[in-house]
Amino acid sequence: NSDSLTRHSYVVFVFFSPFFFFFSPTTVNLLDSKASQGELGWISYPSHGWEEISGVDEHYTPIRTFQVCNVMEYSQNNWLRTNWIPRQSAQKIYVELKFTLRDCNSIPLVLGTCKETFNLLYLETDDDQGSHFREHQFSKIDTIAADESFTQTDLGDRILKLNTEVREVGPLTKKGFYLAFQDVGACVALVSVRVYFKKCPYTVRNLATFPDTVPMDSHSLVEVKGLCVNHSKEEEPPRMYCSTEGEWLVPIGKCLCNPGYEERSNTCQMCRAGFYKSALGNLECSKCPPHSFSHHEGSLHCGCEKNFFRAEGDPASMACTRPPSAPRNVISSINETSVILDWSWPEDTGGRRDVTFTVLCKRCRGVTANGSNSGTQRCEPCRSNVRFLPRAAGLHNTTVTVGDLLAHTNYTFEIEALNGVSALAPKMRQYAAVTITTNQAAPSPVTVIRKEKTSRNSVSLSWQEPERPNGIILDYEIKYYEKEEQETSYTILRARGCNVTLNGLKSNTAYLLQIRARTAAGYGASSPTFQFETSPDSFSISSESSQVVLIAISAAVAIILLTVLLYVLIGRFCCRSKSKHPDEKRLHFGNGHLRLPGIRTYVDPHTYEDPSQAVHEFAKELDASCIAIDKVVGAGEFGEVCSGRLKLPSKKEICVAIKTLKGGYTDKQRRDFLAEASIMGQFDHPNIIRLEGVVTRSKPVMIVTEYMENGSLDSFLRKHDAQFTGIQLVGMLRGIASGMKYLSDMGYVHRDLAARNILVNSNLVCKVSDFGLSRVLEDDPEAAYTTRGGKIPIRWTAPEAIAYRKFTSASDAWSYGIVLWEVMSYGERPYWEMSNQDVIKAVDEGYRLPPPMDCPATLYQLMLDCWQKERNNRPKFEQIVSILDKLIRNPGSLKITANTTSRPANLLLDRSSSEVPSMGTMGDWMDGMRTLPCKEAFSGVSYSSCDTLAKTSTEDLKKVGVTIVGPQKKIVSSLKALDSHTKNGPVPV
Ligand code: ACK
Repeated sequence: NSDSLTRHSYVVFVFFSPFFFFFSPTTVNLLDSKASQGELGWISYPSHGWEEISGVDEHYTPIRTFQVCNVMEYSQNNWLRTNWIPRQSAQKIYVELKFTLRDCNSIPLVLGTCKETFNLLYLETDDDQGSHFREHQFSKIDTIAADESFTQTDLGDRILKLNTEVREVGPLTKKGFYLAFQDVGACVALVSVRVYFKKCPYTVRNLATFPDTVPMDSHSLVEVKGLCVNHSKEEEPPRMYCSTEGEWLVPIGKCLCNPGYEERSNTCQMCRAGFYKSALGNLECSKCPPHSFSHHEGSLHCGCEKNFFRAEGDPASMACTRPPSAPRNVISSINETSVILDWSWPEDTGGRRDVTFTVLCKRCRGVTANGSNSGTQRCEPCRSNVRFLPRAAGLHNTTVTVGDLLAHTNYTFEIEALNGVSALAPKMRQYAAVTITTNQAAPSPVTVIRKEKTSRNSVSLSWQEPERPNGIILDYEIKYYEKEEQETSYTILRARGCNVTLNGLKSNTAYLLQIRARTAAGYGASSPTFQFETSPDSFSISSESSQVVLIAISAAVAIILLTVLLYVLIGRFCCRSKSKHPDEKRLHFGNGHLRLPGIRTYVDPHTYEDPSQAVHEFAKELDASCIAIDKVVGAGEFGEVCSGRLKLPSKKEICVAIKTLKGGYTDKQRRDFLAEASIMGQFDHPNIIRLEGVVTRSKPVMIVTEYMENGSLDSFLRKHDAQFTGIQLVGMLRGIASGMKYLSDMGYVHRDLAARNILVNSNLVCKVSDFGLSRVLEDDPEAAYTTRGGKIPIRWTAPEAIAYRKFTSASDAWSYGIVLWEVMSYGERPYWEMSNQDVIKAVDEGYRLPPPMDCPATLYQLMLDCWQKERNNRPKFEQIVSILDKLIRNPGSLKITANTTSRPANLLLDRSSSEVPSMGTMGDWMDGMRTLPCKEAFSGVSYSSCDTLAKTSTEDLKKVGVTIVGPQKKIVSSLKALDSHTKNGPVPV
């Protein structure tokens, strides 16, 4: 028996060794029989029952086992009790038993009652009770049966199978416990007994540490709070639940690494040098952005390299930046006492986008207009009332208009580009400077008028000098009329001082009055209308005497009328030979349009019997020795046009243009040639070409004018196609309009206003030129003979002037509209190559030129207004100037363009129909063309579809006979528009 049992033990250890050392990492052993190599010292009762036996495992490590096999005897009750096992923190324990058990059938000659189970029991106590042992104190945990048992092989060998059974016990409450194994007659070998409990182990989750945690015995979870690892902060309190099985469940909340630290293997580690982390979070440290560095570990941000900066509010991830370089290509365009400054963006914005511009205005003495220093330069800040539009600082666009400067004054403007770090590097700031000299300007209006004394027939008035005289005030023009007469008849008076007495007024009558000041630059704007009333009559006429009085009055009126008539005739005569500006000369106008000589109005040199007298009255005779001719720049009707220099005694040498009269001229030609000087000499305005003088006493006869570096406007624009900003173009147009306003105020009708007759100087200032005598237009190659015999530049001329030679400032306004079109199309020929006859016909039928490419809608509207058939509806030049001034003040309005591609393909727009019909079909479109040369060109050609037509090129158009460039361009662009119309849906009209 004992042999068989010994063998039995041996087989057990060899067979089960692979599972022997398996431990779950989340379990804590309270007892492990295999861990003890010496005697376990468990109590066995009765002593012949359970037997402690030594053995070895597969590593030959000695272990202790217990066996009992009293199957040959009856009534077995053998107890084996462990030592006292302290509970520690366990609430629930697990008992793992490994044992072998023989089945009773395999035992021959069984005499007793063979059993195949044994009982597992436990007893809780707070202390070790030593060998004291009472069976009945134990509680049964379970009856343990074998899953396997000895089995017999075919060869008769028995193979022993190891059983493993685990039982849970709990909740335990006392400090310790005993286990007991009760055998009632089985053959059992208890190979090992392990008692353990489960726990959730220490762990780090979401950068929080969670301690070892013993689960509850019940089914509830244990909530455990985590602690943030070093160099981290709680974002949301970290928590986890420990399950009864010792597993961590449901991690909630987390910790984040502090700035300067990043997460590396469940810890927060310092950023390496060259890296930074500025915020709390579990992002990795970032590399230092451009132009910055970090020499130390754990950097929160990177420092900027030398000469690079970080503005307040710049994120740490942004590169370090520096102030921008200076703005470039500053262009100034001066207009009387205002200047438009335009510049380009700096080459280097310093790496930032928040670039703005600031313009500093300085008034400098000792600086010439071209910026060169003539002696010492003294600068002072400009007066506070200088106006900047939109403002002087914080400009986002590269243009500013500076107004209300003093006339004839040198100014220096320093334009600085600033960005967010400019304030941090004052020494690195750079600016571009431009020096200008303002032109002369008309005075500002008189604003304060006072009535000093009133009587029945007179009133005494005084007023204050205009706020900005812009020069010496030569005199004031006082215009007044009866309120009831509504300006149909008015009187004009001139005064040197700031007061006047108006005599000869009607008693008890309301009058309206306006005053305007005049300087060498011309008239300023009129004052607001001032109303005054004369006193009533102090007596009334009796009915009896009324007839006598009436007769007397009639006689007096007749006498006055006769006197006035005489006066007018004498006045006309005097004017031809006397000074133009007699002081306080009174003039009466039958209606608003009639002008009489005597005040500063234009005097037609024709009215002089001796034209050379007119020349010498209005033009200075120059000594030919003062003039040096450099080169020929063009050809005029009477001879060459040269550039040269004029050096007058005690004056600076200046550049001039010299028009010469070629030899072999007739007397009439000489007269006509010099007439231009007689006209030009009467004008003094920054936008009218200035006459320097004439040479008539030696040959060749010459007219000397200021030199305009950029020549005539039409060729200048063609040379610089699409190179100017909208504001620059409007600045030029404003200059032309201002010159024309001056001419119309003077009562001069130009009759040949066209871009070719505008000259441009180096500052882009445009000046009206070409003042041929009585506008015969002999010298204009554009002029054509009309059916009435006159020679007229058809394309530029208003219909009424073509039809019946009605030349007025309103017809000049029409021409101005054409100049506007020429400017906006960079010198395109109006109506392209259409014949004069076709132009007359088309305009008469109501067609008008289409908007040039990219033309602002407001400017196209102005053109259309200038081309009103009814001449009284056309804008006056004063209105044109003010419209353009508004545009300059509000450049944003130039952005809305009158789109050409959205318009129909007709060359000329029909103004009578305000809505342009949409082009639904090919036929509609062809009808829409209605253009004289093109209409013919297309009839006779058949296009199968819009597609074919859209692919039409200029070449194709040439083939069908459209050879002129303008219509070709228009037609091709319209075809493209039509193409997109058919492909993408309707083109907005
Ligand atoms: O376009 P342009 O160069 O400018 O060619 C014509 C030519 O003479 C015949 O008129 C030029 N021209 C006329 N007057 C002047 C002037 N005052 N300054 C410069 N060029 C002038 C004009």
